Amino acid sequence: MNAAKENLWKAFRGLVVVWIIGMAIGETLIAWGVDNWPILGSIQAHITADATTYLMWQAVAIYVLVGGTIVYSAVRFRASSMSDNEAPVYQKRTWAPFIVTWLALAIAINLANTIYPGMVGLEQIWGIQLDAKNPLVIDVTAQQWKWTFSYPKQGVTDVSELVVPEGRTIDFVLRTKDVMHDFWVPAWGEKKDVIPNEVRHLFITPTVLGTTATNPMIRVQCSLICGNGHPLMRAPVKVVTAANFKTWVANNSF
Ligand SMILES: [Cu+2]
Repeated sequence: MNAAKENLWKAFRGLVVVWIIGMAIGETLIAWGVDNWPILGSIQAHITADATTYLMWQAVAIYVLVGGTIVYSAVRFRASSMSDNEAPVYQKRTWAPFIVTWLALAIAINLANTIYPGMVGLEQIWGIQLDAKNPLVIDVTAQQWKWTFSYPKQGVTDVSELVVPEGRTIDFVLRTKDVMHDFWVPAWGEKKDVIPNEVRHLFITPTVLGTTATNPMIRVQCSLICGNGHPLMRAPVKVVTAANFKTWVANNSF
């Protein structure tokens, strides 16, 4: 092995060490973040959180590799570390196998991500929607700057608080009276734009009991800039047991 090649291997080994240390720090932070996830309040939230976690884990590995290579190279190959005769050896080298490997890896990772978590996650989310035999239909009306809810089958009309039973898939039917809005309950993971002259559906299966008063993540929040009142375009939410939902319907229907 000639000196230049040996130097390159040395540098490569150093880079691997930098990568492993960076990964250890980065992935520990990710694990800590995942442990402290605010709330996963629906089946859909678990699916999207799994996808986010997987992609964060992967992003850290790639970020540390790219960032680590830049920092490591700047230090390891700084001008003062080599003689004038030595430097061109590195600068002239076009390492074809490295470029081919990196390109192939980038394509493979992107294709793999399209399949998982992309297509697998969508299949799970759409599966819940298709399997829902008897979803609870709730009409959601957005306008600047408030939300109103109606339960057509239960005879509950135009309430300003969203009350839903735990464990049942809900078909939110989204409409807007004016501009674009976005229906989002942070605890439930998924959200959907509400578009003028369109009727859109968002299927959610809440799994965690709670109210906006006890956990602000359980609230309806517009998440698409819609004017002055946008940040305050919220509505309180109550996730209750099936029995309590029945009682609420009885007290609020006409
Ligand atoms: Cu808004």
